[in-house]
Amino acid sequence: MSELYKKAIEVLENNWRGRFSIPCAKLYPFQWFWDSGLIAIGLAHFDMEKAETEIKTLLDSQWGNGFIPHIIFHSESDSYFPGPDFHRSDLHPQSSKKYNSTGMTQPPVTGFVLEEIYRISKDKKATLKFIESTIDKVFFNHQYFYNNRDPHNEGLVYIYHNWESGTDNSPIWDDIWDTMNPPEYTFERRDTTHVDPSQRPSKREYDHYLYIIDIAKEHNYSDAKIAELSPFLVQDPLFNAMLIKSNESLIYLYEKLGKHEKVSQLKKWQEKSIQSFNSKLFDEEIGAYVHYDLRNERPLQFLSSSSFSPLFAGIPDEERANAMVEVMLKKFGGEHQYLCASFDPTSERFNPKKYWRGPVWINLNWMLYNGLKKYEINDIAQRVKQDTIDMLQNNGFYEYFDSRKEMHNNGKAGYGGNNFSWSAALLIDLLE
Ligand code: 2M8
Repeated sequence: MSELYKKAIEVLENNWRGRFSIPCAKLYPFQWFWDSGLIAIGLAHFDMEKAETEIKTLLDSQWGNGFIPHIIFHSESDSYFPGPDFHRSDLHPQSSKKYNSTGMTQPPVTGFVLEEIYRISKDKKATLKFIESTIDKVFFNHQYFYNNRDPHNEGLVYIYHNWESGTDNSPIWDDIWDTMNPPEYTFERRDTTHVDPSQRPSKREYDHYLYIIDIAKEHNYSDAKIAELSPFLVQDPLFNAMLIKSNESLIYLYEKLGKHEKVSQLKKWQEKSIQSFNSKLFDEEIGAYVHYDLRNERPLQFLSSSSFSPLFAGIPDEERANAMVEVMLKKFGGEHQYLCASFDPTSERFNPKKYWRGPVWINLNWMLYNGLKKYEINDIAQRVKQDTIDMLQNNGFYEYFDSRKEMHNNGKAGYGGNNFSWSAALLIDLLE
């Protein structure tokens, strides 16, 4: 076992909180939806019981309507803002009676995480039993999305907040902020006491984030009201690719379990989703997938690492996949760059140090690696893998990394939080 692998295990062990993992001490002291799923993949390699517990705890937070929240506040903490008192998700009539949480969600990774855990397991029979006890909750979550987040019945679900995207302050959202003029809120930021403020979103960006929550709260988090009124309503290629990838995993696992009743519904969703995804979200001019602003009925024509995430879900055909990779190499893959920046490095909105406005993220790299392998684009897949290992090796288990190679000479090109869980978890999976 290499030193790096051992250190990754240490990071995950330190971030374990008995029934779940935190993404990072102080900065993110609770359980986050998509972090939790991705962390379980790493845990499964050395402690299957913890991996299963992680997922069970996450699914235990599910609401009466199938919704799964983006943060589950298992404890009180004054190191994070906004907490449960701001979110007030209890206003929703079907919210969890057991846990405090937010009233927004995150990319639905759980379906494919169950398949990953099954792939990793050395005791397939026991793991299948665990999957049997949890899979219906994941199906219920997908049903929630298709029934409540797809107003035009297109098979594409919307997100109503940038925090639902996971790519929180991507420059793509700037176009939406331009359509809004929220009040100036008075509040105390906590993130900027843990991390250099130049690597985090601005105060004005936070005003927008809080304002969208206030609109949802005013209507007790009613999905119908949010669809009608939220200034942020976006069909996100990353989010929808996660749903499609998870649908595919649920089909595979239900068939494995010999439970065929849910498979036909999943196949119906899947067919419509893939069809609309390819026709609506692919941008011929850009040569990759883009976000669609449902509130203002317009595509948001920007390249980001989310543009390539459909490879992971097998959405483009081979010809399109290969053409997309050419676009990626041209814009993101020069010899002085690590793959893959989170936003188009040739754009004037690119910022290599700031959160989701340019740095490389390990979760998106992990998806890209697996996506490229799926299409047998093995040389580029290997490059993504090696770049990922090098960045972690040179800097430590940071939250995000500078994509410019020259910045990596002194081991200070890792930004945001350190000892960050999914960076460790997905490295473990890459090294296996
Ligand atoms: C970041 O988001 C949180 C809000 O959810 C924050 O900035 O406070 C994002 O990178 C998100 O994708 C991630 O799940 C979360 C925890 O790691 O941090």
